[in-house]
Amino acid sequence: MSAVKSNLSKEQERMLCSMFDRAKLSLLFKASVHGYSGSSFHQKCDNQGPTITVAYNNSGLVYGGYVSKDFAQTGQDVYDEKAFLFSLDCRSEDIILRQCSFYNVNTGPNFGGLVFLNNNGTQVSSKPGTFYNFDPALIHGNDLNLIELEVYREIKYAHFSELMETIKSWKPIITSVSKAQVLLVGPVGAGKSSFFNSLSSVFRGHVTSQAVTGSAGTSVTTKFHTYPVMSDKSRKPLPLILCDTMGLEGDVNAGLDMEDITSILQGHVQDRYQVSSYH
Ligand SMILES: Nc1nc2c(ncn2[C@@H]2O[C@H](COP(=O)(O)OP(=O)(O)OP(=O)(O)O)[C@@H](O)[C@H]2O)c(=O)[nH]1
Ligand SMILES: [Mg+2]
Repeated sequence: MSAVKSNLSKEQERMLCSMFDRAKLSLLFKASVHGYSGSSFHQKCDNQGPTITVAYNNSGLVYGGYVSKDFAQTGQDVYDEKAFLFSLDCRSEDIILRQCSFYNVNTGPNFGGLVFLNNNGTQVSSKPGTFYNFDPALIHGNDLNLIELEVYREIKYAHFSELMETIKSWKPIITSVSKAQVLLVGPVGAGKSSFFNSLSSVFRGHVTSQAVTGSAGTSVTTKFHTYPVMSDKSRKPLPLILCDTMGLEGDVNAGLDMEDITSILQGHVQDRYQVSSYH
């Protein structure tokens, strides 16, 4: 089946994402594809963590609700202090009502005052005052028919520079060892050499392709290779050395074998050593 596509424009997606801290959206459910029913919604969206429900109506309004806790059909109403309703046509200070909560029941997304897929159809039940106090004209333009309903999972971005700093400042527990050596082992074409190139590019701040990569019937890497990873312009090495190996091949006499791996782990194999099958 082809990938299910979002109805959000780039600008609408940007507006939604700006409501969260470093978030990205991943489409879980689309009513026109999966069905306008509570059960199809729960099949796709239960136990997915924070989600955002996005409704579209003929008035051209895009509105919905965010919950930071799981939909799980527990039968309970959930207090969620991060939950809110929104409408993209309103300025953010007007639309984020930041009250609680949602009903964890087997209906469509149920925010108390707003229930989507009501009676397993394209209708929305709108009762301001239940959990949320909102102006129906502002939220959905008093148009309670859905032309689409989508539910997205919120994906949090790890803070990239923080992750890089953690790696840069990492030190092995044993003080006599200054660097960790990471052995890259895997089948031919798994992406071992590319992994080193990617890591190196990220830390240097520009694209580098020091290790030869590519696709062939047998391993493109033909030598054991140890690569220090340099950090940015200062060319300061990271506390990591990546050890790239030839790919594992099906034929017992080809590629890297278990004896070679044992020798590498014991520290008996030097940089640029060519294993026997490549002589
Ligand atoms: N789509 C995709 N292709 C990748 C990825 N990583 C590597 N490749 C491609 O896969 C092919 C093999 O990548 P290499 O990095 O040479 O793989 P390798 O594990 O070093 O292979 P050998 O040295 O032959 O054992 C290349 O054409 C890469 O461009 C990836 O994450 N995604
Ligand atoms: Mg390789």
